[in-house]
Amino acid sequence: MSLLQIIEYPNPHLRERAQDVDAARIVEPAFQRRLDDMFETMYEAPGIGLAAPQIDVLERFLVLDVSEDRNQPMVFVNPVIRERSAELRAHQEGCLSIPGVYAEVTRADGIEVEALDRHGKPFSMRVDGLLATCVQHEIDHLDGKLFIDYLSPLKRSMALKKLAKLRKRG
Ligand code: GNR
Ligand code: NI
Repeated sequence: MSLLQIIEYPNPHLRERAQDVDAARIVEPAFQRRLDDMFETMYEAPGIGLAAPQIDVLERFLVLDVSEDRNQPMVFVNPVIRERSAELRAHQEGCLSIPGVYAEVTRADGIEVEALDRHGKPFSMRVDGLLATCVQHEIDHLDGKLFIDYLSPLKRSMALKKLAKLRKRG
């Protein structure tokens, strides 16, 4: 396995719409290896999720693990959100592509998501809480969207100043 480089804001590749994965490719060794490398990279970061565009692969898949013990890896290929609850939930978010910056984002509290698993098998699940926040954050990456896009202009500008400051300090 190997650690992958995570691209950071304002890399324009983070703003593109990623392409569907051809389902037949999922079982191929190269794709499986890439998933393993993404998990290794996510656990090492450490992060609770990682979407393919963050490793500069413009395809619609992501890995995540929101468990405390870091032993519940999940894979979503070509995910689609089928339903969102009317109920909202605010959560402090961060992003490995905008390191060191955190801000509260309000999203649907629960969602129903459909995707292919790491064997190419379709599944559908209802998720809520932190997992729902994370799945929405990751699917946004597949659509070229970042959590700072949800902030007010003032808060976004504060977040970007913080990022610049952190980078200057190294
Ligand atoms: O590690 C991460 N933590 C996190 C916290 C709250 C909401 C979303 C996330 S995802 C983030 C990793 C990441 O950047 N995924 O794209
Ligand atoms: Ni992110």
